[in-house]
Amino acid sequence: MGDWSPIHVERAWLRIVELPLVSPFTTSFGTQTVRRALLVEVEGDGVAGVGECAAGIEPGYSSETCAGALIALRDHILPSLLAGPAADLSGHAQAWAWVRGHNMAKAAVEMALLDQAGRANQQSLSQLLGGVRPRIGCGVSIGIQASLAATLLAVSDYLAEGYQRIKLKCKPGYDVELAREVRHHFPGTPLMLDANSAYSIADLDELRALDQFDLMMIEQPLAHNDLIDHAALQAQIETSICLDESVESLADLRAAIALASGRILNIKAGRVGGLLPAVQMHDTCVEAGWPVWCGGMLETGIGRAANLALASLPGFTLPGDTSASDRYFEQDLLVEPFRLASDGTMAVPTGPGLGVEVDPRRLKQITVHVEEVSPR
Ligand code: NPG
Repeated sequence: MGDWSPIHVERAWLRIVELPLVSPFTTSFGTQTVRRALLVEVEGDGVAGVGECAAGIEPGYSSETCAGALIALRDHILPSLLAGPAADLSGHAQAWAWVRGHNMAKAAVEMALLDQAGRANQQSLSQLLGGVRPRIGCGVSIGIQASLAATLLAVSDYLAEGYQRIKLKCKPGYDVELAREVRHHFPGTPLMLDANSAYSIADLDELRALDQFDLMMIEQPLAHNDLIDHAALQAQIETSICLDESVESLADLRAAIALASGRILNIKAGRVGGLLPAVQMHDTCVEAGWPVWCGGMLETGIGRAANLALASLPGFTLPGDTSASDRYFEQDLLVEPFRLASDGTMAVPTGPGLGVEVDPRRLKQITVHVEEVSPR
């Protein structure tokens, strides 16, 4: 973090925005038609910062929700920050270290502080985190569709746009035929499945049947809090397992590596409590020889900027779910939405902090709630 001057946080606000999705997004845990996102805005010494919380409306992905994160931030995390002295970033993180859980809430305020610090010090988030890549190879995640024909059409459209790998959401009974059809029509395409914890080890035969389709990986096949059965499964299938929900902390990651519960990690700053914890996980994976990639949580452009900065670190060797704004939104909340180049890459923002400019008119239009947080 260098020799930066201490960061003051004098005021903080919580804002909820709602953005309709261009099409419903269905996973094994439910369907979303709108992205409700909680934003954290901080200000101090005349410099502002903004962060986005990854939590959704329902606790289907993890136990966190947008409403729960708002309470954790308003009543516990932000008052601790506002009550404390000016500090550097690790000092700030100490202010909320006493709060158990609420990783996505913590990550949102950390993102806002990093944005503010980057702006104050004229450094991009990518520089700040140790990024090395100016452009990121992007993949796209395709939700469960009404028919196989609809899936094939979606795959072909996204490949035509340039996306470098296809991720298909799957669930028991919607997997082997899906993989067979897509592989048949798109023989050389980098392809993976994501189960969001929909299987148990009793489904071994169904999961083993996927070995024939040359998948890059299967993401989070088993329970969200399991590492033992994942290890048993990995020993009995050829396809590499990528962990997502099961790794929320460095301790989880160390256990997963020791047990060989998988071979790849999806890193989402929200899930692991912030960008700095995400960098630690990246370093641990590099040391263990696990490739990593950057996940997505249907973020608005604010969260997307942070994902691109994270994905610019050297260990992010696989295309992630870092898709363009128009994959999800007719109109994002940025002045300049994120666009995919025809080679399937996106530029990492180079401006100070997150390096993006929020459109104030659009922000007002989509805001459904805003409040200032009082110090304790
Ligand atoms: O591109 O932003 C994106 C979404 C990618 O599939 C995606 N995310 O399980 O990783 C996931 C899934 C997700 C979305 C999880 C929303 C939770 C909420």
